[in-house]
Amino acid sequence: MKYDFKAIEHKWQKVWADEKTFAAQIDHTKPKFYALVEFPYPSAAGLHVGHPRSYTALDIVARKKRMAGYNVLYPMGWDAFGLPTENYALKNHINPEIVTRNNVARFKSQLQALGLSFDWDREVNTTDPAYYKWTQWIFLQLYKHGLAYKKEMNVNWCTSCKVVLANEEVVNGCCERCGGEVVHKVKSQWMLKITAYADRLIDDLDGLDFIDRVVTQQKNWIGRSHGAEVTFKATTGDDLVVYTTRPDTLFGATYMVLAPEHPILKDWEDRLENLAEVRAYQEAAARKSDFERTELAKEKTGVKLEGVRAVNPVNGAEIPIFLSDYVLASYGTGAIMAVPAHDTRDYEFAKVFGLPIVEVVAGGDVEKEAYTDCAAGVMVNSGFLTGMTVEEAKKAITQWLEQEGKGHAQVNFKLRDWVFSRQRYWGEPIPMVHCEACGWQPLPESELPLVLPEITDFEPGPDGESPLARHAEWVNTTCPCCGGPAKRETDTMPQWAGSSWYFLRYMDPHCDTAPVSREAVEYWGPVDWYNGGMEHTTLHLLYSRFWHKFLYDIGLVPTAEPYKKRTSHGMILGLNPHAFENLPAAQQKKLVDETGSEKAARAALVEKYGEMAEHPVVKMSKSLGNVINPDDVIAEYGADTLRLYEMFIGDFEKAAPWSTQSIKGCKRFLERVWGLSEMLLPGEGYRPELETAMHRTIKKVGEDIDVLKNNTAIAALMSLVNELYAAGGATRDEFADLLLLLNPFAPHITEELWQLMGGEGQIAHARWPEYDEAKCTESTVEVLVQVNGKPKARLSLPVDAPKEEALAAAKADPAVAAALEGKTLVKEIAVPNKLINLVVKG
Ligand code: ANZ
Ligand code: ZN
Repeated sequence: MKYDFKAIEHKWQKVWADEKTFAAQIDHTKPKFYALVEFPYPSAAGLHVGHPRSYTALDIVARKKRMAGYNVLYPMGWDAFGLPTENYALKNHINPEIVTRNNVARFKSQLQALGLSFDWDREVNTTDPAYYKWTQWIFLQLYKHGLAYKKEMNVNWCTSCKVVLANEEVVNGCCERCGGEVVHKVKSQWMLKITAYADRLIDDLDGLDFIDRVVTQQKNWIGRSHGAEVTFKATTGDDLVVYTTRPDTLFGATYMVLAPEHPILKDWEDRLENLAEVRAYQEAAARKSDFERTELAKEKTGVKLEGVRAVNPVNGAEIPIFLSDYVLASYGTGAIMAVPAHDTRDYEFAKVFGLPIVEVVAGGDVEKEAYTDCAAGVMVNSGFLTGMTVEEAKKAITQWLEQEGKGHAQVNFKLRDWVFSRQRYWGEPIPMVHCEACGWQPLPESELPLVLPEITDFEPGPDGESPLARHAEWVNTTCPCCGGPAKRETDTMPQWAGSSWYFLRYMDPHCDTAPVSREAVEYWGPVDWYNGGMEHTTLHLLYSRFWHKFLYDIGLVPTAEPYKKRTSHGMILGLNPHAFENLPAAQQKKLVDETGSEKAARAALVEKYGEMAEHPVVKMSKSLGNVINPDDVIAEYGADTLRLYEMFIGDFEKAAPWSTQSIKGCKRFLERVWGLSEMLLPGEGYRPELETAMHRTIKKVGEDIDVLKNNTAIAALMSLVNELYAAGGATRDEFADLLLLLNPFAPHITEELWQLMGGEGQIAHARWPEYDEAKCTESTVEVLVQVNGKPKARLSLPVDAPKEEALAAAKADPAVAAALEGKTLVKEIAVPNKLINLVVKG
């Protein structure tokens, strides 16, 4: 019989759906396991081959856990609000709801074609009013607990999307989504006070099983630093407070720098002798992004304030004050004490403006550059701190500042509050109402969901107002407090909102009294294993951990953290058709002939296609025509082969290029498994010669799945299949256990073969095989004995036999002894467990 993967996959996908094979129910008799993958944004492009890498990896974990007796929840849904859909709708004059519905249908059928063991009864969609009712409810709770507030903000404004962006959506001064220019603009925004959770968001990472780089990213983003606030007096009598992580270097502070937006500048207008210059500098700085301003490589600029100076509190020295855009208004106090000898930016600035550089930590050469890596240094030129280590000096100066009332220890965070308003249509309406008399009022919970009205004009207003602002019939309402006329908030929530709690909804998707019932979250929560892309390990994780902590504080969920374990997969890359390596041989040759050398040929490609031509492996992109569509792969090779291949492609956490050659290898492997079903041998149990291989493979595959080493698990299965072929076929028990081990990777073919061999029920419900540790290692190995490199004998020796023992056994072998007869032994080479070579002369 032929391996007809199309018919088999279609058949089993239908059986699983009809019989609800993977539906999860609360069952207190079993341990639970909640496996989660990031739900996709249903884009118009459909599924990408990157999606199945994550989904298949945790599908394998989920399937194995089920077989090992766990009650497994493995759900899927749609993160469907957001700009691309809205932009598509705008361009094509369709309602985003319809666009979303079509995209979801396509994604769903593509996912089902992969044979993933999702519980489709728990599907959620962030754009469904029954879902976003609870997103809005959570917002109201945040508001009621003082964690949502409205603020006039200097916000990031994407000039192309015409939308306010959160800091985290600005990458290198450009819009994360469209790459457009980002400028500053003042707007009144809803903000979430994530900073109130900054300490807990760092400290609680300690108890979690997150991969290291994710922990590092979370910590860096929150950016907790320990230092001091120090008060300098200005010659005007005003206090100027700075934040420094290096109070120990106070004796080396030779000037001060204020952010161009520093509020004290307003008070000093009358005193400043160069006010016009100051104003011009302020205006120029306002046009730059924070990224441009703090870029290290950039030439330092600034203006010295004429008419006002400051006094260093530790030695009474009068020092100049500058404005410079390398100091940000939004961090610390917006003012710094500059220590050019030990800070690179201050050093560069001091060089431009010819300011004194005073060394206070010995060990570097401050004539040449700032000495910054000085944590182990000793203080010099520093009054009572001289002779102390940096660590001692930090303590001593902080104590001194506190005694003198000139400063105190201070902790600072990079993390800012979360800008939660978007001036767009396709998002959750913010359930707030503004009344002239009562101010901002929350909508009563009984009025949730506040449904997005159906409109046809999605274009944002010229000043960036939400399109909803044009719809008076929706905007005008009554005040929930006084009953007078009032207006609804017309901003919507960012896409991050719906994804900040979706993992809770899966536990109880139809609950209509709360986001999730206590019973469900107590049983299923927290998520045992969460996998997703590295691109979401900063913000999405941070936001969802924040919301979860808040829900914990108000008693909705029983744990402070949502996810016990977090892993991330590497991207699947494509071949760059313009790279020299990837050109067909004939074309390579032609190009080399034309240009004179391979080097020149490469240079010509870079000339033609840009620097990218130097990289043989790149992100898949439409413009390069190297995008692989999972539908095509499934049609040609089948879902089982695609799954197997995506797991075999390389180390899970690393990026890997797509290779058509190795996908064919995976298909051949499945064909060999199919072929084994026609080589069943009489007899039960494992044959003695297969015993070690069977036990060892069971152990290896199980352990590898648990640490996402699916590539080596598959390799182990491949060698088991080779051994079975070499042994003339498989007994029923050998074959059954092979199918069980292979099932998480290739669920369709294994269901079919299980059924054909008369296995009980679906293999998805069968028990994961067990191994006996004692039987995992071979007790003897075959060692080849050579004399002068020529094979003479094969000996069966105990594993790891000592060298002397192995040599003695070799020499005792009759054939070897005959070859040694009358010769002088000059060298004995022994490769443990493999080979003995005896070199003789004469
Ligand atoms: C004096 C000093 C001496 C500093 C020295 C560093 C090295 P983190 O770790 O990021 O918290 N700083 C403070 N506020 C700033 C602002 N608003 N804009 C730009 N820079 C600012 O860094 C804190 C350090 O960054 C502070 O410590 C301050 O420079 C600078 F050898 O003070 B330091
Ligand atoms: Zn009112």
